[in-house]
Amino acid sequence: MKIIAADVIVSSPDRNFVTLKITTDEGLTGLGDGTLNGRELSVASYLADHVVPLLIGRDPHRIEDTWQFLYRSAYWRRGPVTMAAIAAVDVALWDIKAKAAGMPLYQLLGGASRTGIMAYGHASGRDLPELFDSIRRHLDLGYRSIRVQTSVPGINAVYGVAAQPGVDGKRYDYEPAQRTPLPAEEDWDSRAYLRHLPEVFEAVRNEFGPELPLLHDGHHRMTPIQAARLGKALEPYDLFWLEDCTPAENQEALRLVRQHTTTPLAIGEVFNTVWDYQTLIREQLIDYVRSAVTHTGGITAMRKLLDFAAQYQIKSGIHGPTDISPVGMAAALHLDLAIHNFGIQEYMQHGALTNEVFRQSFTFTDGYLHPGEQPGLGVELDEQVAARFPYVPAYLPFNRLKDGTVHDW
Ligand code: KDG
Ligand code: MG
Repeated sequence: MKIIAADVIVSSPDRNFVTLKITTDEGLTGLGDGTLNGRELSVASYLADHVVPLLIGRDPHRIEDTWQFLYRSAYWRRGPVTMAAIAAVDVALWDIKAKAAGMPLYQLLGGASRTGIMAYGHASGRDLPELFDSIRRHLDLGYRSIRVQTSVPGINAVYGVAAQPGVDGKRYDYEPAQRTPLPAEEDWDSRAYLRHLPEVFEAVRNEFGPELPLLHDGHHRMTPIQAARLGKALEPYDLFWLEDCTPAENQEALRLVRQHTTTPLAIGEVFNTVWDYQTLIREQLIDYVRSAVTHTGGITAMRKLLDFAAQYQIKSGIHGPTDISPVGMAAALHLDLAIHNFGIQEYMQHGALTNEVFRQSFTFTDGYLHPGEQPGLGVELDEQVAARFPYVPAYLPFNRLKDGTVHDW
C-alpha cells in the first residue's frame, strides 16, 4: 500500500481544528488531529509545506519508521508545532492500519484492558450555589468524577469558570480560546486564590459527601512553595488530583511540592515529548501524565511514555478539552482502553457544529466512555460541512498581576 495524498483541512465549527487526511492507493483514508490552540495555522503550514511532500509514496504501514523519520530528519526536534504535526501523521497512519486490519484501533494496541473509560467533566461556578448546580448538572449527565473550578473574590476572570463570559460573550469553560484578533487580558492574584480555594473544597465535600472523586486545575500559576501550601491545605478534601500546580517547564520544582503534600499531582498538558517527564517520572514526583495524544507525537510516542510511567505506578490522565478534536479524542480513547495504567480521561464534550463536522462512534454512558467497534478510529470527517466553517482567528487569554506584570495563564 502507498500514500497517494495527504490533505490538511482547517475548519472552525465551534472552534478551530486542524485535521490531516491521508489517502492510500487502496482507497483507505486515515484522519489525524493537528490542532494547537491559538497556533493552528503554524501546524497547518508545517504539515502542508514540510511534511505532506515527504509522505507521498510511503508505505502507510511503516508507522514507527515514519515517526522516527519525521522526528529525526527535521534536525530541529521537539516543540509543540513539530510534535502536533508528527502526532497528526501518526494517528492517521494508525487509523489506516486498523481499517486495513478491519479492527477498532484498540485491538491493535493489545485489546481492551477494561470495559469502559472513566471520564471527568468540568463543573464551575462564580459562587457556591452556582458551583453546586453545575456539579449536579454534571452528575445528571452521568459524570462520576468532577473537576471543580471557581471564581475568586477580587479577581475578575479566572480560567475554567463557565458562567463568566469571555470578551466574545461565550461561555468560558466551554471554550477558553476566544474568537478575537488579539488575546484577551485577564487578572490574577495567587494569595487571594490560595485563601479562597480550600473553603470551596470544604463546602463541596460537605454538600456532596466523601465518595465523589474531585479534581482541580491550578493552571500553572503558583510558585513551588505556594503549590506545596495548597496541596497541604487540600489534603482533608481528598482530591483525585491537583493539576498543573506550577509552570511545568521546571521539573525539579515538583520535588519541593512533593515533600510537603500527599495530594496526588497531575502534570503535562503543555508537554510534547517523553523528555519533558524524565525527572518527574523517574523520581515519582507526579501521579498522572496529562499529555494529549495530539500534542505529544501521537499514539506511538504516548504508548512509550505511558509504559515508562507504568514502571513507577504513574497513571494516565489524557488531556481532553475541546481543543482536542473528536479525532484526537478517539485516539485517546483507544489508548485508554488498551493500556494497563489507565487513570482517568478528561471529557469536556464538543458543540453541536463540531459533531456535525466529525461523525463519531465513541459513546458516553453512565460516566464511562468507549471508542466503539468501528474499524480504525471510528471518526469520519464531513469535508463539505467542514468547508462551511473557515478558520477564524482565536487566542487563549493571558494574565497580568495588579501591578501590570505578565503572569502565567
Ligand atoms: O488549549 C488550552 C486548554 O486546552 C487548557 O487550558 C485546558 O487546562 C486545560 C485542561 O485541563 O483541560
Ligand atoms: Mg489543565
